[in-house]
Amino acid sequence: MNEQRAIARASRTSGIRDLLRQYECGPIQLTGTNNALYERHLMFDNVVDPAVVGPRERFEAIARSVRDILSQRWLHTEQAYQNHNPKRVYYLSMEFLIGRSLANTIMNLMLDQAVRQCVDRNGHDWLALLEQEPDAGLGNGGLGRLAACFLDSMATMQLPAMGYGLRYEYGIFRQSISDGWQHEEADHWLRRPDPWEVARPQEQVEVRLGCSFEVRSGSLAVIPGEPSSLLGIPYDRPVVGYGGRTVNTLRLWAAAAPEVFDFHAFSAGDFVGALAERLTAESLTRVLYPDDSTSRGKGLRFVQEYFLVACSLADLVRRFRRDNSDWHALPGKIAIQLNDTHPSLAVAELMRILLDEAHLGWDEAWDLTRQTLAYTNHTLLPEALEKWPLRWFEVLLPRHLDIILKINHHLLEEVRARYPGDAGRAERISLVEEGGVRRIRMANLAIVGSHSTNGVAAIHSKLLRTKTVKDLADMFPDRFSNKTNGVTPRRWIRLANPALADIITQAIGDGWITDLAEMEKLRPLADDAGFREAIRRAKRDAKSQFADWLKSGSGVAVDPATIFDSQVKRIHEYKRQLLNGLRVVVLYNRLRENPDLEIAPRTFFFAGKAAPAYNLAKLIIKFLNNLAGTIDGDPAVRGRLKVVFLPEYCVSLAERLIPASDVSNQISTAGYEASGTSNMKFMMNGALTLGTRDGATIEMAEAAGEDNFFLFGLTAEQVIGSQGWYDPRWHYDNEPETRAALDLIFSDHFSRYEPGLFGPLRDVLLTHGDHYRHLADLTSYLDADQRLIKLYADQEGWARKVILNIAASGRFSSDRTIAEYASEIWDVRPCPVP
Ligand code: 26Q
Repeated sequence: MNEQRAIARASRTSGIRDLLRQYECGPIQLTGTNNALYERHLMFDNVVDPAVVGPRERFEAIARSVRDILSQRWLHTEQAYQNHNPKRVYYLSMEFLIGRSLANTIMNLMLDQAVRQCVDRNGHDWLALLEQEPDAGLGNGGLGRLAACFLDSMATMQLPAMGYGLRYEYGIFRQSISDGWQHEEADHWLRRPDPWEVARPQEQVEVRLGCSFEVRSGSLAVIPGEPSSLLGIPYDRPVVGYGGRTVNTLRLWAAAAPEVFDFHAFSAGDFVGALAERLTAESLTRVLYPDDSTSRGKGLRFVQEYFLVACSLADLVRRFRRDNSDWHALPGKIAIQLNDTHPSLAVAELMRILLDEAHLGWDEAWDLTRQTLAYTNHTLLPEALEKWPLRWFEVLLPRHLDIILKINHHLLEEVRARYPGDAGRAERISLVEEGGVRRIRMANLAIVGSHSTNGVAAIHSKLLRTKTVKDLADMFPDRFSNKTNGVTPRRWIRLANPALADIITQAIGDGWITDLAEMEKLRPLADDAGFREAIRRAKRDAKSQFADWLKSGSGVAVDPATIFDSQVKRIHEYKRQLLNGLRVVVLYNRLRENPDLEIAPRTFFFAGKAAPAYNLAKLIIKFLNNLAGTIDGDPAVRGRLKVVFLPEYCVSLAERLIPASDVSNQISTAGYEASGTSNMKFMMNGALTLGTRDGATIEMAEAAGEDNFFLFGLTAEQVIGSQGWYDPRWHYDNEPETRAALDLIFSDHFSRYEPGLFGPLRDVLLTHGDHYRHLADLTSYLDADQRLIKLYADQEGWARKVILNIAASGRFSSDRTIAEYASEIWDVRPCPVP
């Protein structure tokens, strides 16, 4: 009774009555009384006097209080799934690029008002407190962030879903820039206790391997023929859906050595050796591999991939067996989505379980495996398609190799029956790539061993079908489909850009938060001068906020009155940060030549990491930094052009920069960017796009109308068609601005004290054929840029297009994407938690 009164009292002050009832955990008071959750955590977790604690302890205590509030819902969610036994989705991914969780979780629980009030009342600095949480950087970029957006959507849509990944102790490396060069530092994000994770050692699983490992002079050596096993310890993280009804789980596996102590080694006096074995096992999940678009020579990565698959399948099969007695129910109860080929060993592992543990016949096992698995492709770059040496399977996974070779035998029989005499086709379709080193083609395995293969944007799915894996698509046309990516509007609008979110809500209500198609209702408001002014004000404020943050954190001053023009993503030749750099050099040359030229003042932001072994990408970073330095030091352009390379691009930086950007650069060579997802985040946050006809940018322009987009450059067909005759030299010889820009770079204007530094860029652009068509697209990029600048001068016209873009962004919510996966691939339905 007392409790009920307390809830009623809390709800009167905070207006969150219904929600508090849901939590069913008594009076919610984060702070303010002696035994409030927050003080209890400070006192009993950290044993510190609340009067003298620092911000880190405060963050931990608040996060743990929030976790207390969601715990009961978390348990109820799993109970509802057990009671209803619905078909479940398992999303297997080597990456989940989560970022920070505190503010997002509070928002999804709809506790933001209440918590803010409490924190303010206590005089704490809320933003400083949020900064205490490290980004969970368990991913490289788009693929990992997509997985995180999907988890948010699945929980919000009340789908019975779970993510499976690895608990890397070190996430994506931290980038610092010194003297313009990228340096990498270890990201020890788990140095301090993570308040979100719950270790569940009682649910550990055992993973058997065909060989053993030892540490020899600091590196990992394989001992063939000596089977061993590892333990997978699950660490669960809550995934709160918007509204706080469903709380799903992201289960991350950490590797450990089995508890059996090596008495032999111990009695032989090798106590240290026996413990070293434990260290060896634990090192498996120590670090996330940076993506350098080639899998060659990464034995540890191969073991990581198997470890993820073995742990996750053992776990989900155990859950399935608990609730179902008949193996044939498997595809009716479970859908497993493979995020790229990284977990595609699941094909062989599920077959092994069904053959060796369930004792089913081959045909039955094969049918169940295929009906359960589905595969998403994220790249067309041939060098990025995973192929693992057959020898590694022999040593580590001999049973899986048997199974894969038998699958291949059946596959090739079918190919020969359908295409008699076509040896070339059989060779291309085969799961085994012959040659000096025989390799297993993981994409072929994933396509053959699943019922669904999808690309992540219309153009990507089409190129996948018609070029990259054409023979397989000819053979199994019904398995292929498109699922254009999306991003969660909760994190990427409501959390990252609250001012814009409020303006939208005032105009059309808050339905857009869970149904982004409602953004359409903004369309007529493009003609409303008051609304245009509100949108402009939100952008101005976001720019000022960003400028203040940048100045206070790094001392770099940018002028919010300039156009903020951004390109933020991994550094890769195909993404063409170099093309953007060339654009800046041309604009710089125009001002040098004609100092009185009237131009709209601009600030160009770059951010992104280069894979540590990708030397050319690192040189591009150095080039952009030198460009920034030279332009800064040139009085002729001061106040009109500025280039800023922001170090350590991560989810949190994206959340700050994207709302503050006027212009989004999406300028990959057409046909190379599978989809892109930052393109969508910029669009919903009111930036206009300068882009090529690539990935999902094509669909975004279609949705907004090409008039409201700044498209330029060769189409994918033209890029393909120009193979054989494209000559970058032609552009150098015939385009004065192109030539002047390149001459300036290669005259060491940007490398005065490092002569010849950018020679490799010359080689790439002029000597080695400019594979990514930088020079072919430079002039049309500049034309599009000019059109955009002209529009910017007309602030009303600009705001109109911004509104039409936001209004058309509804299709790019990850809720829409997940709805398509759910109905067209998984056949799963919501399972509401009472
Ligand atoms: C593979 C083997 C060994 C080590 C690392 C890797 C590896 C790791 C990460 C290979 C690739 C990745 C990541 C790829 C990625 O992020 N792709 C992007 O996926 C997005 C989501 O679909 C798309 O929007 C982007 O277009 C695509 O580039």
